[in-house]
Amino acid sequence: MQKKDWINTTVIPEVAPLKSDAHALSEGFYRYLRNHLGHFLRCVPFYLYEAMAFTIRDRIMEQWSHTWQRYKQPRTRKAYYLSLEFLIGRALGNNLLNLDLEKPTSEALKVFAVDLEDLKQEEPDAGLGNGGLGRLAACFMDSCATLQLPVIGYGIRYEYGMFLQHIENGYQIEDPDHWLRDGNPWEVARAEYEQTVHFEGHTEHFKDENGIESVRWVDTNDVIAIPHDMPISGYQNKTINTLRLWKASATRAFNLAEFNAGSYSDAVEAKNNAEHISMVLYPNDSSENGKELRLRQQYFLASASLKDVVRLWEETNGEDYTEFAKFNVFQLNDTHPSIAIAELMRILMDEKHLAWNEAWAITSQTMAYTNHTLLPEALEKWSVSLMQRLLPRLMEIIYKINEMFLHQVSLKWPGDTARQARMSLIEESSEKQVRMAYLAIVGSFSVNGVAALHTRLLCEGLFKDFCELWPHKFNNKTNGVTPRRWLAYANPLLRKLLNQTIGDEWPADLSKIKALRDFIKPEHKKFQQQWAAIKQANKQRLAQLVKSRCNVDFDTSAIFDVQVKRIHEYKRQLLNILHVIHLYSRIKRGDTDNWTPRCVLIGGKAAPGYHMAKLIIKLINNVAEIINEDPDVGDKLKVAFIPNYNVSAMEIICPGTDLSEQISTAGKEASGTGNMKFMMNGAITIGTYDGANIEILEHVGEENFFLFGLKAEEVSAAKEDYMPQDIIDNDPDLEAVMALLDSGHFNLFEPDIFNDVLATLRNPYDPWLTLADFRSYIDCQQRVAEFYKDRDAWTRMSILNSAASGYFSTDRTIAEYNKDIWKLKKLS
Ligand code: 26Q
Repeated sequence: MQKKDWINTTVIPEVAPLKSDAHALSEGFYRYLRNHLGHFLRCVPFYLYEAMAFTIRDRIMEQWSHTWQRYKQPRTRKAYYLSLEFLIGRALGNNLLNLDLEKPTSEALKVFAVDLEDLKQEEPDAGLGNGGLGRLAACFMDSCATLQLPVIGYGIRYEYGMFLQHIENGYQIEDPDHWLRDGNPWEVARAEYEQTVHFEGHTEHFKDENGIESVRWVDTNDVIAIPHDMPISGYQNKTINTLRLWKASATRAFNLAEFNAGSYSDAVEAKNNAEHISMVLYPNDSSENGKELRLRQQYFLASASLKDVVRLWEETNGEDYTEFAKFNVFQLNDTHPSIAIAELMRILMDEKHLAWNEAWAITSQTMAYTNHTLLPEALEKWSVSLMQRLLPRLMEIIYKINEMFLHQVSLKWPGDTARQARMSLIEESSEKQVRMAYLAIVGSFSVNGVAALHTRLLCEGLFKDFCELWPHKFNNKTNGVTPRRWLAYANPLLRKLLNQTIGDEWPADLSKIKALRDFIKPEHKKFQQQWAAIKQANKQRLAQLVKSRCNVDFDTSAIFDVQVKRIHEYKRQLLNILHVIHLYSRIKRGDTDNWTPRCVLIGGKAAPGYHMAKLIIKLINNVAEIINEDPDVGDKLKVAFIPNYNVSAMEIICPGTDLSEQISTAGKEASGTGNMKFMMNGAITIGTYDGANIEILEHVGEENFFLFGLKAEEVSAAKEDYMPQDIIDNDPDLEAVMALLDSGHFNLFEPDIFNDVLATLRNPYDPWLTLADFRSYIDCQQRVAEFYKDRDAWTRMSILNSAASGYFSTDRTIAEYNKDIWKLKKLS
């Protein structure tokens, strides 16, 4: 595309806005199906979905261009959310809700005897994320649009999203997720705004015509970044924000040279190499160290996005950067895009000819960093040698940043060389490494954790030295979830009841939901019955899903006990399964007086290279098979592992859950956000004193939360003399559970396969202290079972959980980011 051929359209004809009644929508739908897609009503259902998506997109477009024009006005401060992951899920249903088009759309389809619900299922999930961090980015985008804040999301348009999981013989099998195979009706490619990203080559230091020391980065291999924009609709407010996703493509120049040299296959190979950058999302939710392609992805995102912002800036301000920091702020979603700090320095110095101090003042007042982990092993590091080869100019800049920084440290703590070594951006190991979190802290004006405990522990632990140096930089922003997708959309029955009971303002102002508290009084018996009936209907819907995906029968009168999240040892799915085995053992012993029937659902993906996580999946499946087949067990206990847990599955799962399992080792889960989705939908949490669980407990009151286990400080202390075998020997229930596992009861024809699991449980150095919390967990589950028998009391507790969930809306989270960090003006 030739950028020089811009044409100004000066005459804009009067165009009436599109109508959005059922008739207009059915016309639009039919035109798309027939004239655009070339199909008639006898066609595969995907085309019906596509035609409706285009019809809705037309309505979005009008508002989108208006929002975009507004954001482009001079002196409009904007924020940019830089993230390697945006776990969006499906868009159609969410857009219909936000545009208030659900009713006319479903009516429009009735004319064709098509059911809107069926058609929604045709949309593949946009699974451009691993888990919490990616989904948080998606919820944030939703809240920014709803709060009418000028925030642009920048990410990568992965051709393949998070792998699809299926189970074979109890084991996880990964299948590629080619979500773009049939096209994506929601995206708009904007080839005219492509950017060039440099890699490799070398640097040349020289004096420019004014005798000023300058640097050129030359002989680079370049990749083109092509933006693909996705609309992010605000809730019934005519605001459409933008998520700009970059696709990698080979440069024409590079290809041409190869073609002219007659080397067709080399040219195609170069094209392939370039396009690999945006080919696939890395499926690890803790850092997989050292993969060159991952560093390429990070720099590709950072460089293309910064250049795009610089282009927008120069459209109105020319090359004057004095006020750049006043009007722009970047939020770095973990360290993944933190190379942006060095890249902004490079652009300002090498391309815009600012001096170091000017460039540093701008950069360090423009960048803000969010940390999402407490696990020291998950902190990103990149080897200096890889950086020098791939990004030679950026490595020089990082060294210089470090030099200036360590000088500052030495002034504050003279002679404390140990501290200098500890705080250095470069780890002086045998293979030198760049500590990306330290780069992010040094280069940012704000550093935040994602829950109160997490932020406190960061300052006491991982980032202690930095908190002492710059206490003012550190702040907390407790996570949230969007109540539009996770309550209004996922739970339409409850939405209706809420609207009737507390009015319809809660989706845009979840603090209103506290009005529910009143409805636990005896005079609101009818409301409580309706609440219980809705939970029952949602359990029915979940039971159908479990039947179709797992072929397990869940009886809706049982307690629905659910743990869905990435499979990780610190999240302790093992503790959950030990409890399941304990219940099974009680049933087999006949210890079933006053039994509360229970259906346990577990789901989540394991990183493909994480052996223990994959073995845990196999164990869950084997245990489920034995229990579900056993006639002695019957309906007392059912266990299912739901394959391919994703955003769309959670939309069915969280409204149908009674008990939300949030059982991480205290001090390990930064926040958790699934816990909030469950709470909003009236599930009760069984959880440790960890992450945002603590704040959930504080909001709902401890009498409405099932708390168990060691606290973070106690975990550290318990590690000193943790002796799991002693714990087993002193607890007959645990002894019985371990005996079943040891005997191979769940792997009779697969000898020894669970030995590694058994060894970690018995390991005195088990970092997750699973057995230390066994007794407390089992006892707590017993209290849950007792309590569930009083269904009216349970319903009141359920209501109180929803009523206390107002704080956990991302609208509150984003309002705090804006007040403390972004300082944007709301625009309408
Ligand atoms: C890094 C380098 C190379 C490859 C992969 C990665 C990588 C990718 C994803 C590292 C980490 C992640 C994701 C982390 C994550 O999801 N963390 C979760 O973030 C949530 C939102 O703040 C919290 O609620 C969770 O507690 C936290 O675990």
